[in-house]
Amino acid sequence: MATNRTFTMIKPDAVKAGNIGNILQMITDGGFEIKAMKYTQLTEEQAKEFYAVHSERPFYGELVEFMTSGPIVAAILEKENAVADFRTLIGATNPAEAAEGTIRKKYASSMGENAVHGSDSDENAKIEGEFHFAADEVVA
Ligand code: RTP
Ligand code: MG
Repeated sequence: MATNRTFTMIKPDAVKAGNIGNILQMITDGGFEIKAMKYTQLTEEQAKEFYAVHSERPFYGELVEFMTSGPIVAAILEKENAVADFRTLIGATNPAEAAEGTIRKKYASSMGENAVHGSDSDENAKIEGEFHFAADEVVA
């Protein structure tokens, strides 16, 4: 069943570049309501667990190193059709292939350092949201 929620992170590259405000503006302009949000830095253990599905991929080490390299903003977002619509808003993984007007087209610099994360399924949105937020940190 669609939960109408997705999970996002503004990644360390976008935080360092001073784009938290710009990206949150695009998210709210896109019709997403913020249900939970925090500014935090992932430990190596947390990043490894969050990206465990990619543990066999050649870029895993680089990805964990990048995701722990500085603070991030983690958030749970709500909108009808949230998972798919959010992936449309962020654009392709590789910013060179991202559509005009997408967050990654505007703010990502490379395939690895691509500004934002968006869940890829309702199931993962729930798992990822619960990974970062306790139930009482999510507004009703
Ligand atoms: P995300 O999970 O961050 O929303 O990105 P995605 O679904 O578009 O891409 P995914 O395949 O899940 O990959 C997760 C993240 O790993 C990094 N990556 N680097 N160097 C590379 O070839 C490579 N491929 C993927 C990116 O940071 C990507 O967002
Ligand atoms: Mg992904």
